[in-house]
Amino acid sequence: MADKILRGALIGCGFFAQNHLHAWRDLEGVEIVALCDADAERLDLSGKAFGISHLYSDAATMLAYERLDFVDIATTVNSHRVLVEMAAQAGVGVICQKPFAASLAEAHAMAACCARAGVPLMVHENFRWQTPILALRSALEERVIGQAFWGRVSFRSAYDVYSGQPYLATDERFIIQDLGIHILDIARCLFGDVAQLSATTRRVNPKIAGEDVATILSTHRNGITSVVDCSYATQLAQDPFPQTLVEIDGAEGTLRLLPGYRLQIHNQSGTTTIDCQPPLLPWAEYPWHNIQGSVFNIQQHWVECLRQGHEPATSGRDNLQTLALVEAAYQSASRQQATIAIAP
Ligand code: NAD
Ligand code: 89V
Repeated sequence: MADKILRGALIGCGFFAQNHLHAWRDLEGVEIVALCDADAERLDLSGKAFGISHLYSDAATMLAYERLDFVDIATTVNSHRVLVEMAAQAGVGVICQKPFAASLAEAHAMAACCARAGVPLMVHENFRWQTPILALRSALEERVIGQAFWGRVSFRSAYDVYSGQPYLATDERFIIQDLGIHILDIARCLFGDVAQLSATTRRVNPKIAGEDVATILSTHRNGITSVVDCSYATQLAQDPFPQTLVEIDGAEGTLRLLPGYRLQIHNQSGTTTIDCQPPLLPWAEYPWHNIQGSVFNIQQHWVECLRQGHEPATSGRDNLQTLALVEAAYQSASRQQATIAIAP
């Protein structure tokens, strides 16, 4: 794998897959040689837009005919298990969009199937690859605020996500499973794995099926306390979508990721503000450019991992811990905010 051009195929040519395809096209040393979608119109549109002529309506046929190093699964959650296991059995590496699985038990089975087949598996959990989150991670690693003891990771907006992703309005589980999963993953990546949590949820928008507000209080294994709060019912004077805002208190100072991608560092040396504006890739558009940049970053990471035989940061194994938090948050919310222990 060291030098050759990696051959990938993308399954699911919908709303978000367009970002994957743009990023793959920009990356060196990798080519998407085939596309698959059950919807003929979407398949055809993506094939034309990205100049890919090997088009399939079904993944089994594609895996039988194409010589691939990996598949990139960008379908919605209910199809993930079949597709992940099919790819593993065909002996090709797997990238799978979040949420990896509809339940933790299913996720364990899928990760085990890839491990048995000896194929690398990465969950496309891109939020921790956003430019401002990478800057926060560096600041923590450099210990500019000493030992962190408390954090808040917050995503509050009233942006209309339903028009781009209509299933979000009808799914029984909404904000924790779709968005909270990203914010919990950021909390894990900043503060480490979680020992226990409790959560509340509510639905403010009467036109949707699931919850659109969630607040999750966690104790991390290293003793850090964090609050993850998400809302799609918060009408602000300036909607920050899709920015994640972060507050971290440390023994020697504070970090604040503020609206406008500004990272404020306050410590004994004074107060400085760093501009963490993500790059605007040629195909990106406001306000999505931060997420689009993170798609490029995670896919670049996959290429590096595949070439060097390293486990991706958001491997299937790693993502089981994030999914455990999602399940625990729903469990806690359904049991009057009971504290739920997370298995190591
Ligand atoms: P979508 O419905 O727009 O697209 C999914 C596509 O997959 C459709 O075109 C559908 O025909 C196709 N498909 C479904 N099952 C298939 C199968 N078995 N074989 C072939 N094609 C199949 O969905 P979307 O909004 O693009 O979301 C896709 C996934 O991406 C979801 O899991 C969502 O949570 C995730 N997502 C992630 C981010 C992020 O920042 N990481 C952002 C948006 C969406
Ligand atoms: O990740 C997602 O599926 C998206 C968004 C980034 C908007 O939350 O719903």
